Amino acid sequence: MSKAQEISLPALYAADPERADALAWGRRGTLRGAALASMGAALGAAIPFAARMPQGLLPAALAQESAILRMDGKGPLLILGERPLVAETPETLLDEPITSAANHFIRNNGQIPPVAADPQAWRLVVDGEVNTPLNLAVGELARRFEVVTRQLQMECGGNGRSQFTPATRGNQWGNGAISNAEWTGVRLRDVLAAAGLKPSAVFTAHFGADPHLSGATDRAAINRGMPIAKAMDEDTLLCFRMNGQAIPHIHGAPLRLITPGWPGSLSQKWLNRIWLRDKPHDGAGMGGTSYRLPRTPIVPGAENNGAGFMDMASMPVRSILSSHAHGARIAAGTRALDLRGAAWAGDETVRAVHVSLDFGATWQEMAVAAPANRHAWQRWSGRVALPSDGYFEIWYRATDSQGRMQPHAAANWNPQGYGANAISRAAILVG
Ligand SMILES: Nc1nc2c(c(=O)[nH]1)N[C@H]1C(S)=C(S)[C@@H](COP(=O)(O)O)O[C@H]1N2
Ligand SMILES: [Mo]
Repeated sequence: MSKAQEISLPALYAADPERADALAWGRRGTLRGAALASMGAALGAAIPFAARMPQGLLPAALAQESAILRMDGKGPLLILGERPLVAETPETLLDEPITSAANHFIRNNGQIPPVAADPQAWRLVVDGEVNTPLNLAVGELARRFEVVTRQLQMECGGNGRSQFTPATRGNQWGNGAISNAEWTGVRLRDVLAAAGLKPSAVFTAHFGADPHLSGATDRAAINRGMPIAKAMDEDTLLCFRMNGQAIPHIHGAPLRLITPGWPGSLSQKWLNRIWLRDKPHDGAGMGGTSYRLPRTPIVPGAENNGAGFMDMASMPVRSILSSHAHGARIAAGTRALDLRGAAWAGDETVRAVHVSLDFGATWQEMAVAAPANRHAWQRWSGRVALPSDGYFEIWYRATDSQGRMQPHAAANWNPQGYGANAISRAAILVG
């Protein structure tokens, strides 16, 4: 490890404002290069709450550039990677209480498998530590087990990764690797009960039909697993419908697991096998630094092989603002904003959402609706007053049912950048 030189944040702002802002606020959405140089001109507006701006804080950017996805059946998502295909949903497209298939983010680790000729005949094998291994067609699943429909949040373990400094490897997600679709399927626990779990069954392992990115046939794109207790949760579903329709191919048809509230990587797409194991699973995406967090904080940027880390389980509390885009321009003279968004907290619920327009000096509580069902996200809304025209930042922050708030900066840095859930800032220009 190199010996870092210590410098105060105000001193760094004076010397290298871009880096200082990245350190304080994360890299995404801040002004850069020429944009930074011409910030005053670009804003062209007074900052009414300037007196409350933390010393040295740079305004959040008013615009972002990203390649826009163009794909049949999909909305204008932001492309984060083409091979494998990964695309994020802008927060304003998450204004729908139930996430449409079009606006559902995409996260592939491998290639996209061929479309199944007969979806009803797609087979699922359940084997390993069970009394009666099963080999069931999708059509049989629906006939043999109770079919349930639930709104379930599904969030990538790396959501928010772009907030980490120093940057970590992996897709640089903003807040948009989240969805709250209505899923229909059967409970995994009912299927496991039919197979008969042996007392030795302590972990699952999930397999899908997608080839490894390299095309190698002896390697899995991803195959993760979870402790039995989460597999037995009544909301962990084997799904064959999304929002009342067949699941779109890109989202895992004909059969996918939905493991709400835990890293999205446990929601295996194109699911064809669940293997019950007598020890924690060790497949692709398990162990080391994969979907694992330090038990005690490590030095940001330090090399670490993940020994002693623990698997991510329930995702941390986070909120989105869906009524106003970061960078929105609003008519001169507007004196109030009706804000809306969503918030969620893994297996927990959200107790409160607060908004600040004056750089965190004061916070106003928003109304937070109850979830449609357990593991659904919660919508929030509220009106805030604007004292004048000018440049404002809407800071939004949720608190979970245990009283844990989104932190001011991404905490618990880890090599692959999981669990960053810092408060977000949306810049708006009035007038
Ligand atoms: N078979 C398979 N399942 C998978 C993946 C994958 O690459 N292959 N990606 C996982 C990850 S990391 C996430 S976040 C979610 C994303 O689901 P989506 O593409 O429907 O948004 O699927 C999970 N299930
Ligand atoms: Mo993910």
